[in-house]
Formats: sequence, structure tokens, C-alpha cells
Amino acid sequence: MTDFPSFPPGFVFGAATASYQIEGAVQEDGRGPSIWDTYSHTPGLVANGDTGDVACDHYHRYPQDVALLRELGVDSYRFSIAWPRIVPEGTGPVNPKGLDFYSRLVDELLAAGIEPAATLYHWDLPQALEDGGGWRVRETAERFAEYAAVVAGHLGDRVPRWITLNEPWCSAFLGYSVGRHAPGAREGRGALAAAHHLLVGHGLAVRALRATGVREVGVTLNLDHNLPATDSPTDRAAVTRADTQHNLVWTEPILAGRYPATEEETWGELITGQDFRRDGDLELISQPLDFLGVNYYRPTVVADAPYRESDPAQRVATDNRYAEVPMPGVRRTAMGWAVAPHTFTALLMGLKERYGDALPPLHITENGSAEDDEVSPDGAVHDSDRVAYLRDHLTALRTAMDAGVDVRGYYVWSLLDNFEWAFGYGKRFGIVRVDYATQRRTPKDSYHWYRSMIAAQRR
Ligand code: IFM
Repeated sequence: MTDFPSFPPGFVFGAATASYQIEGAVQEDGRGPSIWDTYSHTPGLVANGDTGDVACDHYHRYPQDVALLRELGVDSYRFSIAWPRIVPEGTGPVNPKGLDFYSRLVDELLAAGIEPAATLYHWDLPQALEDGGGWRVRETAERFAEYAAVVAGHLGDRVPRWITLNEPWCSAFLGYSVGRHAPGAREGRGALAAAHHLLVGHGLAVRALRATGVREVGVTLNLDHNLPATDSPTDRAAVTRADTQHNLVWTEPILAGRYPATEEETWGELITGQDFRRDGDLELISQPLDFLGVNYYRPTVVADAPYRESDPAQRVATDNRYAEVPMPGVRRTAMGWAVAPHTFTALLMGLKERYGDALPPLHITENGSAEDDEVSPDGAVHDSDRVAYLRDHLTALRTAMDAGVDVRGYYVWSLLDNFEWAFGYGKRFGIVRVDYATQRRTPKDSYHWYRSMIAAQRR
């Protein structure tokens, strides 16, 4: 078919999920509680009172889900490992049944001809570690590396691609600054310590993974493409602050071994001389990576705004002094997110421009859209908006590659409808519909489209 974007041979097509969003079985086989169990069971924090207790019941239905992946024809499946299944108390005894589950999943994938790609931390921190300070304290980073060593020691011979953290911005700032994610802390600038310890945890985990000899190690960041609301110098300065506080806080230490140059200006004296930073941290954090994972969904338009201590929305980072405004003239997904695929190209080209040869090959580890899907009388889900979203973002990706950005893979988010964090089950990102009452899986039109697109590459 002519309207499929085409990709070079060897380009990896995949689909992604995360443990707490799909597995369920939260009390089975020795799994300990995570911060998301606690958060979702706290009344009023998650829409509709939804929790991940059952989710997509993937823990029991993984063979069926792997069959869906095989039928889809993907090269790779990105999943995450639930730390509290492996080390239920965050430190101390390892739970063999937890390791067994992922071992069976990996074997099932390999038997289906699918390469596993494992994320070590997609937000389900063992609650016991949060009780000891969570990411506010350095010990959590050390426990993370121990857990990474255990998992890679067990699965490293069969899992070629490893991702240390997924979207640490969300863990640090949604989790510890504004409380919209677990653990629900509203500590404003206090989140800077969490951000730093996540970076240290990444560095320690890279070292632990390398020691086991795994093939590829990377980290996944959700990077924003920030645009100014107007051309005014103040709005353009707001973009600089947004870039710093959302992107550079991660990319500068990881890719360039330095802290963002503009942080003094944006965060003031609060960041300097913080005792959570230690000599040698930057070397640890900036160890070479085999790839950088990029999650991209939408652009962000920002305007200058006063800092308001009393407004949690204004405290996302530390002293952000910018506000998000709607992008005019574009469609919005069910999340209210602007659909503007050209900004995906611009984001990737901007990364290349800033980091040049220091930018490792990229994998797009998530991209997709939540839509208000409906089941048609014929039982199908004709999600044409999602098909258009995927087609246009893959085309935008190809444009960036043609312009010289080295991208090796693309994972659609998500294989299944799932627990969308504070939004609960109301937001559906899957290319396969999940009927939560029956756990029935129905591949949507987007699944069939993605399957044909992958097949077209191989002709
Ligand atoms: O569902 C999430 C995922 O867990 C992390 N990246 C963004 C997705 C959509 O919000």
C-alpha cells in the first residue's frame, strides 16, 4: 500500500505496556505493595476510584497477549518489571515467584519470535522504600541498583534491551512536587532531590546492568516540545524555563555530564549547594548509553506566568513561572492533548542539533493517543482518529530520520487499553480494546492498520 511510511531494513517495530497498568494480581505470588497500590486506594486520588488490582489481568492472561503481539507482527515488546514482585520490601529477600513470572513471559515472547525490551522502573516503587523516604533519599537509588542486578542476572541472557527508568520527570515532579502521581507528595521544590536521586539510580543501574553483560542499555525520557504562546521576549523566556525544567534537567546530566546551564536563573539559589549532590555523581549519571528512549505525545505551548506558591499547578517543577496554554487550530485527543505531528520531527531534530554526536541512537519507546472509542454494532472499534495519529507521527518520525536523526525503533503506546494512572480506566490508549468486565480483547482498526504497516515494510 502506498500510504504507509517506509522505514529502513532492521528498523524495530514494537508495542509497549507497563506492569501496574496491565498486570493486576497485586497480592499474588508474594508481590509486595507499591506506592501506586497505596495511592490508588486513597479515596479521591484516581478517577472513579479505579485501582490496578485487576487491570487487564495480564498476569494470568499473558499468553493471550503475546499471541496478539505475534499476530501483530512486532519485532519487539516493551514491558516493565514490577520491582515489588521481585523485592517485595524494596530491600532484602528476593521473591523467586516474581522472577518466574517474567521468565515465563520472556520465554513466551522468544518462542513467538519477539525480542523482549524490559523497563526496570515504570513507577511502581515498593511502598516500604517510600516509607523510608522514597526518591527523596539516596538509599532508594542504591536499592534500585541492587534490584537491577538481580533482574538482569536472571533475565539478561534472554532480554537484549534494557531501560533503567521510564519518564523520571513524572516520578519526580508529578510524584513529589504536585502530588498528581504516587506517592502524592506536594513538596514543590523538594522534588529536586527526587529528580537527582532518580538520576543517580539510573547511573547505578547502568553500572549494574553493564556488569551482567547485557546487550543494550538506555533510559526513557518524556521530552516536551515547548513553543511560545506569542513571539514576546517574556514568552520566549518561558519556553527556556520550560525546556530546562522538563527536558534539560535530564538530558544535560545524562548526555552531557553537566547540570542545565540556566538552572541558576530558573531555580535560583535553591539548587546550588544542595547537599544531595555528591562529587562523582555527574560521571555516574553520564555513562555512555546504547540508546536514548524518547516518549512523545504532544507539543506544549507556554506563556510567561507569575510564580504562585499557593497554586499547586504552578509548582510542577520548582519555580517554573510558565503556564501551558491551548494550541489553537488542532484536534485534541481524549486526554485534551494537541495533535501536531510536525512538532515530533522538530523535537527530534532539536535533540540532534543540541547534542550532535553525543546523542545515542534513539528508540521511540512510546507514542500513541487516547480516544473516545466506541464499539460498533459489528463488534469492531473503528478508531480512525488513532489510525491517523499513528500514521502521521510515523511519517513525522521518518522525516526526522531523513534529516539525519538516527532512530532505530518505534513502540506504539499501548498494546492494550489499561490503567491510565490518575485517570483510571476512562482513558483508552490501546490498539486492542479491553472490556474490563469480561477481560475480552478486541483488536481495533489501529491494530489492523499497524499490522499492515509492519507487513508492508517486509515486502
Ligand atoms: O500511560 C502513560 C505511560 O505509563 C507513560 N507515558 C505516557 C502514557 C500515556 O499517558
